[in-house]
Amino acid sequence: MWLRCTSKCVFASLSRSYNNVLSRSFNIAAFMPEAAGFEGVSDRAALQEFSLSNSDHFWAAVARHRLTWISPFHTVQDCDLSRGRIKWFEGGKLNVSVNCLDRHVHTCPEKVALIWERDEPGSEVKVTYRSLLDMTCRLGNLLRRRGVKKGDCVTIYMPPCPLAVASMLACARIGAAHNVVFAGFSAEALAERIRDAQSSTVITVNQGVRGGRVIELKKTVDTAVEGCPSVKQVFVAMRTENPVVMTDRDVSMEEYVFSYHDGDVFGCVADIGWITGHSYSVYGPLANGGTTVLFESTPVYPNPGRYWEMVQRLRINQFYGAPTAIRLLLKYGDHWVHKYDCSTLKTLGSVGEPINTEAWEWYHRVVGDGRCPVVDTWWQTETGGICIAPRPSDPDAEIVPGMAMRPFFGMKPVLVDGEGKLLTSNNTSGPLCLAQPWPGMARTIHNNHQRFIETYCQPYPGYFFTGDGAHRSEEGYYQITGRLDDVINVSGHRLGTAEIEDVVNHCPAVAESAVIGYSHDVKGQAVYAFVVLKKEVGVPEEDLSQLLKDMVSKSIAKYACPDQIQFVQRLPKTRSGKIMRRVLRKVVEQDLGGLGDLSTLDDPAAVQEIVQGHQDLCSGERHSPLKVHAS
Ligand code: 6R9
Repeated sequence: MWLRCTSKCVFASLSRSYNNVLSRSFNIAAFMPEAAGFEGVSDRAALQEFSLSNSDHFWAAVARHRLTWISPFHTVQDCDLSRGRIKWFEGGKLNVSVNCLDRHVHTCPEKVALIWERDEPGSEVKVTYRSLLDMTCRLGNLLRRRGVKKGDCVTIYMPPCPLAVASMLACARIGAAHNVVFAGFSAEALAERIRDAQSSTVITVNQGVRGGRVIELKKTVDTAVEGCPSVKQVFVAMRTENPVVMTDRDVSMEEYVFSYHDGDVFGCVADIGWITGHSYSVYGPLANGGTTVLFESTPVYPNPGRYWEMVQRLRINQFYGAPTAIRLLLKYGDHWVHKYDCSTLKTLGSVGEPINTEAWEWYHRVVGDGRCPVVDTWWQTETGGICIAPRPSDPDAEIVPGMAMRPFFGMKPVLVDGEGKLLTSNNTSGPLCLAQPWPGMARTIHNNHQRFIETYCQPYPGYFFTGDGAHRSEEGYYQITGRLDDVINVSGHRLGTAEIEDVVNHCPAVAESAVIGYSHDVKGQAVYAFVVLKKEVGVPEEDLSQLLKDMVSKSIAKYACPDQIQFVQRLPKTRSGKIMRRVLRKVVEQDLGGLGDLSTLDDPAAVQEIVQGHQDLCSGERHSPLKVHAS
């Protein structure tokens, strides 16, 4: 099973992209020392061109300069996208944990590596590179003593905390793969992932704490491992002081001591169970010797000022979050931001889904006080790191709200048509592919290489298919239009759900929306919009409904106009902010038995509300979608 929640093996983060993309100004020499050795490269455009036409030279320089190798590579790359053959740095050997820790312990042992922003505001814990290395080595030794060896896969089921990072790095250190399972997953979903990874070792905590609530993680592991005969041992760290039932299989881990030293602070608020947490909370910042924040809580605990109070308290310089949280906070009003001093912020990042213009502007104007660039970064689990983003670029280069815009160095996005032919002109849309391999890319699907080839390499031979659609503007900038499987076909007109959502979200009364297609016996599919309103709108829903329909008809076309608009309190979302459209589709199809695994939902009560609201809407409608849909 290919999951968007990452369970990939450790990969080396070869670029300083987290730093670069989120840096304010652009200066070739200061920003990329390797470029000094690249002939004829003096500006951003030349560097971009060099990174593609001299890709071996480019990546070899980056890899040699920024990583410590145990043995050097002899071949930079041997890739054939059409056959799914992806090999980078053959002959080379390195240890990612040495690159994330030991290198920095040699130069700046007391620099803060991690800031653990615990659930309770003001109770943060700072961990230096030296203590993180110490913790990692001890854990690595423990794992080794307990029989974990090179090639094994250890499942980590923990909330973001220093011990979780040390567990990831300890696995990498001893040559084991790690399978980080998002700690919001249910016992069943966890069991499936443990079986898939054939793990004999699981690392967890007694209990998690989130938004003031205690979550029984060890109990979930106990239930999960009942169905996993491969599991021989479960390591249990204490996140809270409450004892939990231990069995013969369980091994308790002690806490460690932390110390503090000032440093630059990178605040990526993603959970480590998702790829953004892997690349930009753990491997990217640590490989570059940065200080990174591990955020355990929620954006609204204890109140909607949490992020900004944290920015003030931890003096965060770069803030990297998801549009869904921005939209949520926007609803609560500007005063929650203005209460705090956010002047340390330099750059604001967004990832995970399209950021609508209103949210982008609020983020820029209110959070960034109009002075911090907002970078909408496009990438995916499969790419390992940021591929398209407005920065780095020349300092004054324009940033268009809600657009990822410019390819990162070494990345060659292309658009293709239905037959797989390259679309070369601007002002055009199509499936988004990547035309050249890059070191951080996925190379296979665990235990299913054929599926990897079919999903990513075969749809458009010679290109890596991302599954997303994009528009390339007149100026050559890229705008992601959404997953291609999120396309609705109304009477033969193909529509991206994101396109309709963007129009709906432009209405000042709307906080956010999710659009899906449902079967319609005349049009093939019809448009159904779920809309969350801002607080205290004071306009009757029928009027708003008509207004939104008119807006969509006018901005896109009449056929794009939603047949149904349902106003809801909140949308069903994963904790990483992805709207669970399959849940919305099942509700509209009235296939409640087919809702599937809901354990990644941030707030399961949202579904019940939506089901009820849908039934109310249908009972009030003569032509309900239920009548036309044959499930
Ligand atoms: C990093 C991450 C990947 C999918 C991706 C796309 C969507 C991510 C986006 C975006 C529009 C952006 N996505 N960033 N859509 N604008 N800036 O989220 O990885 O969980 O694998 O999801 O998320 O659809 O293909 P992952």
